[in-house]
Amino acid sequence: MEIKSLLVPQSRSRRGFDEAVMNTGSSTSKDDLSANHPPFPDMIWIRGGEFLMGSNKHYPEEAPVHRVRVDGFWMDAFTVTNRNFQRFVEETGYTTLAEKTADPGNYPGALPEMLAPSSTVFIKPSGPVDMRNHYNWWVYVKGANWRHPRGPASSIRKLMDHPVVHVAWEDVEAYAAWAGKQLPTEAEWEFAARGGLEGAEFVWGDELRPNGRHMANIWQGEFPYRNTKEDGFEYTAPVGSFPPNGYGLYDMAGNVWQWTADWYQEHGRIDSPCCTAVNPRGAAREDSFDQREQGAKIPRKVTKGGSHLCAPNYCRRYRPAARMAQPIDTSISHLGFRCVVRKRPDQLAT
Ligand SMILES: [Ca+2]
Ligand SMILES: [Cu+2]
Repeated sequence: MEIKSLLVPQSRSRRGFDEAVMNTGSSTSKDDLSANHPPFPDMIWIRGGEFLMGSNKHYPEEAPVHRVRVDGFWMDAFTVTNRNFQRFVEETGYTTLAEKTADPGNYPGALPEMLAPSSTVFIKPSGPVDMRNHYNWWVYVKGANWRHPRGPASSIRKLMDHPVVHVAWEDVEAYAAWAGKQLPTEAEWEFAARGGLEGAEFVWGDELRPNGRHMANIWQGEFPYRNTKEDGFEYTAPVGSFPPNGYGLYDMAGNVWQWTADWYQEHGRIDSPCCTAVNPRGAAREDSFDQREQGAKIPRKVTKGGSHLCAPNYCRRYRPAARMAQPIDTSISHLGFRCVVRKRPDQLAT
């Protein structure tokens, strides 16, 4: 892990946070003090509590609904932008996974061209395609990375306030360490996304488009070949382009998928679903592998939120219960992240 030496977590101390928790000498509750003293700009205090996680009404991986409790934490109001990520890279000289040649030892049998620096980009087919084969729209593009999100000829010059994409798990971990933050667990992410609405379909309520209003950057039209852009955006949107949820968090549905710290497992494998799980941490690393995968076994993290590519005709994952398993070496044009800060990060170290 050569990245560790590049990290400068000390340079951005959590001083603001420490002052907030130490300054308890008033009648205000600790939570209120916390809320008033975010450790970094644009972070929101999520008070924590109990909620119903998952859904029984959609994809099997979201079931069963189960009761979960999370402690309070701060969460970024926005997903990390290209501007944020560029600052990290400028200060540390960090190189993302997609910008490096892959180690053939990790990918036995891979063709040499597959090891060249590259990333996965959504390329819209010109007409209807076989929906069972996602390579009809996901293309491994040499030279695609966070600076060139749609391929080597593209740039982020006009996308500085868009979410950073093409960041693999090690990249988001490195960013979080540099920023003095952590990655949310799936339970924290879903609790926050629900914005206080118990069991609602969407992060804003039960209707996809209340009063005809577009509440998130998703796909209108027939995926993957016809995007009518009725919400104003064909690809990513600048962060905060749609209304925030009940907690003041933006883009907790659509725009880009978001990494969480949890190793993936089926909700169905949760121990004792009768009882409230407190700050659950997902699976063990060894249990997160895709059992159907024949080649290299890459452990998988849970990603949440859906993206600008989620379409009612294909993938209705623009909901807080929705989840996907993403191998940690995945970098792709619709996956980004946001961070949290916990009161006691040591207790929930990623
Ligand atoms: Ca859209
Ligand atoms: Cu989707």
